[in-house]
Amino acid sequence: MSEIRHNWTKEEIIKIYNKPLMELLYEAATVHRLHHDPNVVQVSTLLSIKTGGCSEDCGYCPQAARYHTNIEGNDLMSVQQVKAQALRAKATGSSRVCMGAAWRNVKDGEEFNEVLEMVRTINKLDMEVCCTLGMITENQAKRLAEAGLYAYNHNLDSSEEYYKEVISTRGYQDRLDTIDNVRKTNVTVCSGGIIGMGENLEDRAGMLVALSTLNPQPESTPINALVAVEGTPLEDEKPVEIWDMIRMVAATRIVMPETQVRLSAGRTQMSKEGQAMCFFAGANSIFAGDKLLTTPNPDVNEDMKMFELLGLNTQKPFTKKVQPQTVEANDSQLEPLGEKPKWTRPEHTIERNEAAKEKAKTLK
Ligand code: SAM
Ligand code: DTB
Ligand code: SF4
Repeated sequence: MSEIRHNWTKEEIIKIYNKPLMELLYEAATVHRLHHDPNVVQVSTLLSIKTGGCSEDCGYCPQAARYHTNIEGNDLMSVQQVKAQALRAKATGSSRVCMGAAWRNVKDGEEFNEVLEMVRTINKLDMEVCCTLGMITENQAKRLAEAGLYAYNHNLDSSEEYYKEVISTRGYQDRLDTIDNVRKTNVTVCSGGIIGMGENLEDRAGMLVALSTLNPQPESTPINALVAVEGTPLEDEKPVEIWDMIRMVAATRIVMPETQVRLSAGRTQMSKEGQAMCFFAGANSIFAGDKLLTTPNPDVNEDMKMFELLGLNTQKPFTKKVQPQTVEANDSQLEPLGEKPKWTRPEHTIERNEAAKEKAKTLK
């Protein structure tokens, strides 16, 4: 086994990223084989349980209320709807359901209670349950854990420096604090980011420093290629080159040998050959389902054909960690604390975010 290091530097990671491709692939594939079965890929199905109308200004996100994008917003789904979708996902080979909500942070109350019930329901279907609900407190993380949550997704998205160029309504430290809150429970951490937002290589390496120096490192790391959605501040960003995706996946695999590296948004732009190279470079998970949260994703049957072609098998649920136990709402030991956490609002000005907001006003 190669050792897990928590002291990677930006310079080292840039050097890795820039290696001749054949050497980079060989090194990443070697690390991959030492820590994982290279023929197994974990499949997560995304489910947007609450869509659009979000208060934040994330420059990449079609769900931010302040921009004018063409998405259909939805209030919180019912537990029954979620159960039906989870059963469909299970039938198509998915081991995990990842529920996303367009929230800045979780608020105690009826809606959070519903989400806890969704977690209980999916865990009882013997599938791994992941949530991505924005910032959460320690008590909220503990309540999710008690309901049977397996993973919490909360991305750092970029380097601390570039984060300020993309989002002004919360700070990087808020993200790190949420990850810390999750770490106070048995819930695993899923944290990664996006490439193709106009960041440079230093930022990509900076994000990998921030992720790999977490101790423990995240159990899973999504690498998203920006889906440039019309109306968002980043609508004009050029599509990520497959070579960048491969290099980013390989660098992630080398600095975080144990993490499940997830090939995330942007797969509709990638050929099967391109994706195969990403799997060779150490990706061992995908988001499946005909939609990500609001944007298209490859058809699940096409994904399964690709797996067959490549001789890849899907990972069974709870292969890496035992299934958490679900405590029923009535037996819960934990109370909502009704806290008012001091998540920050730096509110510095990001010109392109302001421009997209102004443009939206003229269109709405
Ligand atoms: N609201 C919660 C939050 O921001 O943490 C959870 C949902 S949010 C949509 C989850 C993640 O989706 C973001 O952190 C970002 O990495 C990713 N994402 C959002 N829009 C994207 C886009 N257009 N392209 C690629 N990834 C995107
Ligand atoms: C992650 O890193 N990527 C997923 C999931 N975590 C929640 C979301 C991708 C969203 C892409 C844009 C959309 O479909 O709205
Ligand atoms: Fe809201 Fe999350 Fe989208 Fe940001 S990324 S606008 S917090 S849904």
